[in-house]
Amino acid sequence: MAIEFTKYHGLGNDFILIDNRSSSTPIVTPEQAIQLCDRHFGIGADGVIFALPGENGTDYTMRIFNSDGSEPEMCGNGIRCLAAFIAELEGDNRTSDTYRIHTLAGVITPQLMGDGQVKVDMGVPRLLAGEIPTTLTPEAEKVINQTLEVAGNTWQVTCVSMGNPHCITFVDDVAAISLENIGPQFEHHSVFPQRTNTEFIEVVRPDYVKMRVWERGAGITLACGTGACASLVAGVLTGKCQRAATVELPGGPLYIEWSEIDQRIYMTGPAEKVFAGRV
Ligand code: ZDP
Repeated sequence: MAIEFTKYHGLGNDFILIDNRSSSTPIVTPEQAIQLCDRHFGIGADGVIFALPGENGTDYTMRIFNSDGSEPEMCGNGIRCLAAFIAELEGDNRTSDTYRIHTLAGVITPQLMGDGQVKVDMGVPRLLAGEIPTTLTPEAEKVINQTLEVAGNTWQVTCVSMGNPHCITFVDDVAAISLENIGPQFEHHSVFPQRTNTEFIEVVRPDYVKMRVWERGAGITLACGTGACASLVAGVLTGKCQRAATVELPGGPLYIEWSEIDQRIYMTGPAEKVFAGRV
């Protein structure tokens, strides 16, 4: 069976977008997603994203498979790409610049800003250990500057859920981190029962940080939207960051704001179409 797809990226975090509006079941299996994401034997991507019919009164539903076939709850760069993809699909029938998207992390609301940027209401971060989930502290406690032994070193970690789990560590020099060695040991550490995404953050200024990420189920990627949001929250919780900051990723900058008014996170960044095809 031929499958039409469109390739998008958000700061080099790249996805295969599938028009799945005529069925509420993804038309690609997790096994096929692994093949499609392969950079040598497939299209190449960090994940496959499906635009499905809306549920519970939303406009659309987003589902995503990581390049290892696992299914995360949310995807920050991916939902910007999804918004741009939906606008393309709707074409002249488009009536709004804002979409309410049902995800496994709740309703997320991207807004097309008209200049190629997409601003996303990412919802309220979850901070309790039981919500991450992690066993680093008792379930009803936050995980801020906790000690964790990984790869023969002691790290101070802060954990945040943006629907998906993130473990954040502040370091003096992100370039010096051996991500490919350390990342997998965080991802599979026994204190993270659902595994974890891992972010290393260098605070340049309270409103400007550098980030490198090891993603659960995808490994090293050029950017991670949920990770940038989680990192800003961790920066605020540890007194290192202001509530609004630029997060510089290997693929470029994201602007993140944790609103004092509604406690929600707003993420602004690009979504770009690369090409369309059929497999
Ligand atoms: O939580 C996970 O398993 C992530 N790999 C999901 C993808 C996150 C993403 N990189 C982002 O931008 O939030 C798409």
